Amino acid sequence: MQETNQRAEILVQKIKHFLIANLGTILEKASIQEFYLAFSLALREEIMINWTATLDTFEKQKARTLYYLSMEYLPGRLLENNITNISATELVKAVMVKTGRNLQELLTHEPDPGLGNGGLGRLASCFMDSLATQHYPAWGYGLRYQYGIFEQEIWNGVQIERPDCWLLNEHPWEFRRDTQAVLVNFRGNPVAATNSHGDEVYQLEDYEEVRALPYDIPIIGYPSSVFSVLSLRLWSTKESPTNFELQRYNAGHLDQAGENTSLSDVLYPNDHHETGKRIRLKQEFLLASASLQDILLKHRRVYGDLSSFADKVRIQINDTHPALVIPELVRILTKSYDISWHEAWEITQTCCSYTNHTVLKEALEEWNEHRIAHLLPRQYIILQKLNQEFCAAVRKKFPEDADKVQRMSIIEGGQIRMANLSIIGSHKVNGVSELHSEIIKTRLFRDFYELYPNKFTNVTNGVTQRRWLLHANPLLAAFITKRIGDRWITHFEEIAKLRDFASDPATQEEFLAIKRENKAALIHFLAKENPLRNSKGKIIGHSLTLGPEALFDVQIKRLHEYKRQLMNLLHLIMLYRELKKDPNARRIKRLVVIGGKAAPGYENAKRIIQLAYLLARKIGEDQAVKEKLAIAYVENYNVSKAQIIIPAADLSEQISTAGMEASGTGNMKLAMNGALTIGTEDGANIEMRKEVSDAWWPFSFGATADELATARSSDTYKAWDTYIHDVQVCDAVDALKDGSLATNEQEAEALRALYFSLLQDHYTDPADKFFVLKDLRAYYEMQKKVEELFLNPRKWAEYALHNIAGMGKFSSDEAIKNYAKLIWGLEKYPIDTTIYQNVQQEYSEHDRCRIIS
Ligand code: 26W
Repeated sequence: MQETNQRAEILVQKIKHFLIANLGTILEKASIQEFYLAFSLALREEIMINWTATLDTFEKQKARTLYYLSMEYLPGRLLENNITNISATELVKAVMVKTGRNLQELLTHEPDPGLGNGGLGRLASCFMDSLATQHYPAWGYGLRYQYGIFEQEIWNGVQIERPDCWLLNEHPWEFRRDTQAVLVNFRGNPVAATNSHGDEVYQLEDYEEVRALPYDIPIIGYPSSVFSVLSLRLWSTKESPTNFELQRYNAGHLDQAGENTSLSDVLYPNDHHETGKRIRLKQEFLLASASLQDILLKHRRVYGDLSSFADKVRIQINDTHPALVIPELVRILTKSYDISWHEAWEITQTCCSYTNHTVLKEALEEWNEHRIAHLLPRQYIILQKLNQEFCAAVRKKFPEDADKVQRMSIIEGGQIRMANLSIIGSHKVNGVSELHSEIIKTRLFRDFYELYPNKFTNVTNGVTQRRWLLHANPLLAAFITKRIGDRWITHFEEIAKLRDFASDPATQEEFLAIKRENKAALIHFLAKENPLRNSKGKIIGHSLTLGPEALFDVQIKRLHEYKRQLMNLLHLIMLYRELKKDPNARRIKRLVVIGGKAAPGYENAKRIIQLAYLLARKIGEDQAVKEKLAIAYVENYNVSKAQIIIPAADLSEQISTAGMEASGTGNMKLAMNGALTIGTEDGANIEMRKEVSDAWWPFSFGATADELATARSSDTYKAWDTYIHDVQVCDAVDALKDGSLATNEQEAEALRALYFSLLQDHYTDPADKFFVLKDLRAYYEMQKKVEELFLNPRKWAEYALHNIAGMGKFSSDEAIKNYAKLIWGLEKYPIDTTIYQNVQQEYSEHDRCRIIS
């Protein structure tokens, strides 16, 4: 205690120092932003030695290094996580007392960086945490979007998008690296030449040059010994005057003049939908080219030449978005390093690997051939050559199958298929759950699997227990540590030991008490901070909620038809109608919490949000029913809100159409926090069930992926028949058009569109493409079983404890270990002691060199 007190005193001194030295103010007068800055600067100093020593260790020890390329990251707030990860929670509390400041206010002052859409981006951030914690040599690369994912407001049920200006205030956790900027070229005329091997290479003339400036964010590993710090390097085009084309501006072309300055301005808010826009293509190439140049520079600094490049460099392509790294690497090797085409191609395939995150056709990226030819002429020539060679090889191997080449080629029908390119240019391709990896092999990329059976592998996703349990749910974390010790923080397989306590009544009671407390916090949040707005956006109140005794039923994820938020809502209509007839029809109360953003152009997803709102309103107006059932739509769902909602959840809704959710990661976070899953046999749900065991996984329902594949191919599922033969289902669906929910024509129209999506064949799609009505009855019955079990809290707690205990496999630490072993061949490199001491020594010199004594 004494020690904490002393260290806190030193930290306070440092904060005061930064307030004066960097901000020109004193503690007493400092605004929250000033205090936040000074505090972060002080804390940041604590990690700089480790950061410097980590990077130096990787270089000096010539470690094979992973470069993780991702267009998206969702790190969540940094300060709070950094405090947790350097185990400084108690220290910081003491500092707050000494400075008279409020910790919660300090932590929530920081914006939540929304540099991603959903699952893929958050996974990348969990992976960075696990790479750092486990001392793997790695860099993350991405884009520093000025505006992240839009801020969502719900105006009388309608989603409104607002810009997310997360960089409005100075951001103390990023380091601008002016000396490491690189140049990226677009357009121009390629002039042919040959390298010494006789391969054609191209010199670009009259091109457009864009300067990419890196900003580094430290990713702090949790200390198992000395903690490592990795870098997340984000590229920006904002700050470079050369990117602004003054001549075009002067000629009156304002939009063209600023295009390259604003390349990194905005994240594309699409998830599971390919956009095909020019700026997006420029963004993707910006990431690929700038990162690759950086990788090459780093490699040459350490090794002098590229002879060990294929041995030392691993590049992970996070979905196809950074896949242009493939032709770009071939190009640079043949042109700038005079490596033969053949060898360049081998090096590229050895270094690169690709993770697929979705099987939805509309999310598989394709770029128009002309667009690429115009914007990236040299890379286009390489793509053509790669395609010709590949097609020739396929033709030779399968001379009988004429269609095969067409299915597999990189370029077809004027489109460049990024998934095909990624598979061909990688040495490994992985899916993100067992089921998903199977589907990739047997359906989506079947031809490729036949050609390269050894390329395909699985790495099931995971999430970091440090942010999602230790930090988000400190009560439950302490509860666990009290029973099994704290090794689970870095060795999550030890969570299995919790099983021994699952049937212990005192443990069950304590678990329930913690859940209640977390629910109280969520209720507080919903009732005080989750606004209800009228059609002009004016706040007219806050969410209605129920008490902590209610079942907290949670579905939080991006809005998408395949995730079937609509099925959840149809069940709620059924429930509402039952309760309306008889308010005592059910014996438990239920608070349904739904959160998620819809892609701005995804009309049906927006309609589903509106339905949730209209139903919530209807229930809220019903005096009798609202005591039993409430729906809260959480506005602007993001990582920070997830941290409040997840610890309070009893029931986790993972109800996607089987075969369509590649993995899911929210499912893991919720189960880790003691929610029971009501779910389909999809994605990682299947493996979670296996780990928890059938006995403790009571709410699995619905058609399987195979059954649905058969129903599709045989065209046997008729939504209308299901609708017409089930009175209750029919009644619920009719609520979409009988005027009971809508109060004006716009609302009526939105609901009608949903009604038709369920029942009417469209010329491209069959009715109810996502099998909502097919699974609704089974879902409804399963929800009854949920209520039955919930009536017995201690039994429920026993199930919950078994679920937590079964989550060992779903730590991102485990996922990263599997990538390291199966895909990257990566070793751990903890900070070298001598290097650490040297850096420490150099750092402490400054204490002796004050100018004015
Ligand atoms: C080009 C537009 C676009 C943008 C993002 C298409 C596709 C995406 C992502 C691949 C979509 C995504 O986030 N997929 C999710 O990835 C998670 C992490 O692996 C999985 O857990 C989810 O199941 C999957 O939907």
